Amino acid sequence: MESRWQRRWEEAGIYKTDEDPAKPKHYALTMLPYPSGDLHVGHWYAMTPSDTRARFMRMQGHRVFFPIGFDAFGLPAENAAIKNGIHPREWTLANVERMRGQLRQMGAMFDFDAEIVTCEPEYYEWNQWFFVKFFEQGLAYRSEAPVDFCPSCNTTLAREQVVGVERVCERCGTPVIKKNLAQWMFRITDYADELLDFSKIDWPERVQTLQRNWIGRSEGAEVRFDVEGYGPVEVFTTRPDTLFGATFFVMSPEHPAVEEITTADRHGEVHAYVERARKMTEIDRTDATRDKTGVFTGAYATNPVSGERIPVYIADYVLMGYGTGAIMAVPAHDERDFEFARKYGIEIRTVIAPPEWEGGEPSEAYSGDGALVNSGRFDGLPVEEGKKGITGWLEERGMGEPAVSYRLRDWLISRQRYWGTPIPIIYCPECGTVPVPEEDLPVKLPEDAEFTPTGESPLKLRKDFWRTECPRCGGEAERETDTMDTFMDSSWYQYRYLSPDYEGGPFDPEEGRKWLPVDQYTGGIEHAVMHLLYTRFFTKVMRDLGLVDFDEPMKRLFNQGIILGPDGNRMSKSRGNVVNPQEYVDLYGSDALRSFLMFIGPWGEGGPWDSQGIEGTARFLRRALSLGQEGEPTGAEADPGELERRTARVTKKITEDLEAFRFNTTLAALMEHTNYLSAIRGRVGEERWSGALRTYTLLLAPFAPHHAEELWAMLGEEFSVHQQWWPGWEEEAIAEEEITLIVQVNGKLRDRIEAPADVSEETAKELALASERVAPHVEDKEIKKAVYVPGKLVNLVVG
Ligand code: ANZ
Ligand code: ZN
Repeated sequence: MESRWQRRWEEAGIYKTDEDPAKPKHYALTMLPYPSGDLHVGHWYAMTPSDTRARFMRMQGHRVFFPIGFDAFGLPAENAAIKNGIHPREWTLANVERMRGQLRQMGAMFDFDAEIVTCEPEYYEWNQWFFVKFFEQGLAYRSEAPVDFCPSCNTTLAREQVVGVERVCERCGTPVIKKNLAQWMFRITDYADELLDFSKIDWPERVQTLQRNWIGRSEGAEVRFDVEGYGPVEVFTTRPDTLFGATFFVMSPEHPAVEEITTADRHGEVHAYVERARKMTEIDRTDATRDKTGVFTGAYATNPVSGERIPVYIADYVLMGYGTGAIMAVPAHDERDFEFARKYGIEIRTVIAPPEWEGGEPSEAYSGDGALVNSGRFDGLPVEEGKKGITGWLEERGMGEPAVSYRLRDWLISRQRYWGTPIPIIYCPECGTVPVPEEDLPVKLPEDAEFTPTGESPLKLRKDFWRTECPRCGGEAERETDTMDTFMDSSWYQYRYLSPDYEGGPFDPEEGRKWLPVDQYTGGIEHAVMHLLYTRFFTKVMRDLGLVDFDEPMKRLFNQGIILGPDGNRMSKSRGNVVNPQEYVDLYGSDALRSFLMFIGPWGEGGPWDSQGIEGTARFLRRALSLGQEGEPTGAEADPGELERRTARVTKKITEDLEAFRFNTTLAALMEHTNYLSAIRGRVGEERWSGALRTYTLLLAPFAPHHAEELWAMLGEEFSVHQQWWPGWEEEAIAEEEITLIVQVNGKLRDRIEAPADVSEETAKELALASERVAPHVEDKEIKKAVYVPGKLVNLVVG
């Protein structure tokens, strides 16, 4: 039945995108899937509720654009090539083909005409075009940066391929190390402040918090300390008010000044410590529970406010990648500095007075508010004033200024892998770094290459690839052999969907005006600080390039939860709890799987897989279909007189719940309504019955599109149910019928109260007792009896 309708839909083209300009637009987007082989339950869980929502919007009168494609570059294809000797392209395209078929089986309203496959030159040409634009704007630059490297696979890894707190290679479990390589970076940090502004988007609070923390904006000051025999070294501090308490100075072991300032007698020890620190992961280095270690360099710095001479240490808890890579250490007010000072016998001087402070060495670091002490002319100022005062004082003397620091780093996009977009840069001995001219794009990825990882880009082995002419001087030159991070592909794919064959730019601006920006995005929260941050960055750059006239790529975002294995754990091959959706599609059909996944619990929370649950959902769908055939009522108690009111009520509930992504409660209401209809069938007139069934079928359509279509045909309605308007309801029809109850106390009339027509005896008595007019007559008295005459009166007998 399902495949029959799928064929019919395709023949009739009912899911081709509606272009009617009279309708309001709705761009619904589900995250670009990676073609790993087969669709898994996670894909179904992400996509089918999104499809239901998109169908709902369409039935409500929007023209809806709901595209799908494949995120086709990346490491797994290359690893499969290494392991099985299949070309990454072959492997990828075979998977794409298989998944296309499975996506069609899903019965979703995807517009397959808009499909993109990111490993095709028609797509990645525009990655290269963007790269060149970024380069021209100074937003792409090359720098030597440490990257994660797997010493066993002999290759760098993408960040998501470094797993766990132990930071091991996802493929072989070897701990990754850092390696210094010249890498291309995108200047996302230029947009840090703007990325902190969420006022123009309706995104989950959780994603905002994750992005805010990832960007990690800190306000403070940069302060210059003079290091004897070297010159000024800058620190970043969030607490300039504590400057008088800086009793030592710490540099990161990687700090470029370390070599020069270290005195001859300290050289051996310092060198050994630097070597040890280099091998440690950032996670370990920032682990607050680890014992603080460090080494004295033999050098001294001058505290700019007190003129005091303080020792310079190196310690691994100071990172090169944050602030300036050097700190002023204030042990009385910073926990890490406190531990360090205790261990190495350095003075701990209180400069912010804790409550009831009596002087003397503190027993722990105090980070709260208070007045400045031991701080010369600044004594007595509260913390905030102290920050301003000391920063101002430094500024006047050219020894510091207010500063902001971010945890966010520039986005490293070079990869030493084959299966990705070649970076369109040429190195010329005469002209230097030259971008490939637009008319020479795309720089095509050569078809055959050696994939076995050597730690260097496989394209380095292809002389015919990298040997080229300089586009400026025509002299002999070399191409960049690294490829791009695949997050590049997904940063702007929503634009390419609009016109996948367009040759005049990344997307056709006319289509852009019709559809942009994305109205509703759905996908997993695991992308919060990568994809979802990158695509916001990209859109802002596109705005600055004049390509779009808005600031945010997706107005609204909803994060679905994770569907767990039957045992309540995350599905994984090693646990053996992976659910294969195909098995259930074959057994129960797509509609049952879709509906079950939506019924399982709130979509934002996910939940464990339950095979019995899907059996129940399948039964519900069978019952739904049977409503279109002759049959006997089920025998369950039900009032046929309620038909119109119940229909209106369920319509309202489903409408409101779908608006808010509450699929589970929607389905529960639909199931209850199905049971009611089954119980009253044959007990109401033909006209009332078919009207109610018509509405019912429309409500079912976004959830179980095949069953709804089948039922629609059974009702003799015209194809297709998916091109109908969503049903409405009348508020009056929903209003409960009410009756007036008389309330007596000892037989005397005391009040008249309103109650639902079907009020129970118990509720009627409670309502009577709750009446304000009745209260004075029953206060402090014992209620001996309460008599209820159904639909008429309550008589309270008190003594
Ligand atoms: C003196 C001070 C006194 C500090 C005090 C804190 C408390 P957030 O808030 O996370 O931005 N710091 C600066 N650069 C660092 C680096 N590269 N590695 C490790 N620590 C670094 O942290 C800013 C604070 O972290 C800075 O303010 C500095 O210590 C430290 F009572 O300076 B503070
Ligand atoms: Zn590895």
